Amino acid sequence: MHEPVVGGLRDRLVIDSEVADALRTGRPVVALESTLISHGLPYPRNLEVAGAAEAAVRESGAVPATIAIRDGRLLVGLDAATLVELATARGVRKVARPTLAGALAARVLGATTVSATMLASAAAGIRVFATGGIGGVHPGAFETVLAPDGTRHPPSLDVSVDLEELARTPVVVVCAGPKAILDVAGTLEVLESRGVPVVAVGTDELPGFFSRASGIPAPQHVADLAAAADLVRTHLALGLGSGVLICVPVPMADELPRAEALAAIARATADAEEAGIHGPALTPWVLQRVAELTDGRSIRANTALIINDARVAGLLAATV
Ligand code: PSU
Ligand code: MN
Repeated sequence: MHEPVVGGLRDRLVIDSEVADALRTGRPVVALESTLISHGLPYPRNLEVAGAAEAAVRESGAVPATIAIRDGRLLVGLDAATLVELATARGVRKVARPTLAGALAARVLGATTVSATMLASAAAGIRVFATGGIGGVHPGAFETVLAPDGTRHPPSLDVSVDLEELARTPVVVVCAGPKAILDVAGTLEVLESRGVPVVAVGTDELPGFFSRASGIPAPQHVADLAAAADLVRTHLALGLGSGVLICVPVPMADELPRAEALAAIARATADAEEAGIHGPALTPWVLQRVAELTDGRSIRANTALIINDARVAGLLAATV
């Protein structure tokens, strides 16, 4: 028999005083992840987005808590200097559920992905978390891919641990849809199998991350944020244990036309395969390649959708 874990993750948290105060007094708090700062966007855009996402949460009447790792602790709410470090330092570690203990034990500076941010949020008592797009099923995860040179690549089985976390941690994640570089239909199937509600707000189509459309119907949809809040409250009250994925489309003015996004993603995915990029490096590599191929227009969309998600999450947090 194992001893019960006393404190567990909670013993590793360092909660910023404003965030702690808000949690104590029942004010809304929104968690924000840090991998999109260190690995998802180039400097200085990443730093601008980090600040703008926090500001958007505040404008919605909630307190932002950006999450990262340092000195063996999970920081919940970051100061300006740490945000700058995450945005500029080389070799910031990308930390997810499987690499959490390693990063804490090695006392490195780490950026949290969706899975690690959900874990920290749940431990801190934060119910709502905003990100850009979740990880999911990568193309070729389940099927053999035939490369142009005739090489047969067996199924990679590369499925983001974000999906596992959504299945087992009761935190509401607001995003602009699964990242479009993924097998989106496959991602939805895994989320359904693992019992995760996926809910589009204000549209019956699943938002397509860089673009508003994905061509895939949303598994569930609600008319507005009030209805989304109702669904989320009900889900959390049932105690099913899983999270909820709330999907809101990128603002129209900043979206990447779907055809342009699809072409760039197809090319970037093929380039990644050719360059032999696999594992945790794959998502950042493909996002950066898509940015090059679209002359930075994907970054404009990515920026806008992150800030919009933060704004929506702030509104949702007030009623969840
Ligand atoms: N959303 C973005 N950009 C990103 C990410 C999300 O707009 O870079 C990050 C998130 O931290 C997510 C991670 O958890 O990408 C997924 O990585 P992987 O596919 O290796 O699980
Ligand atoms: Mn992966």
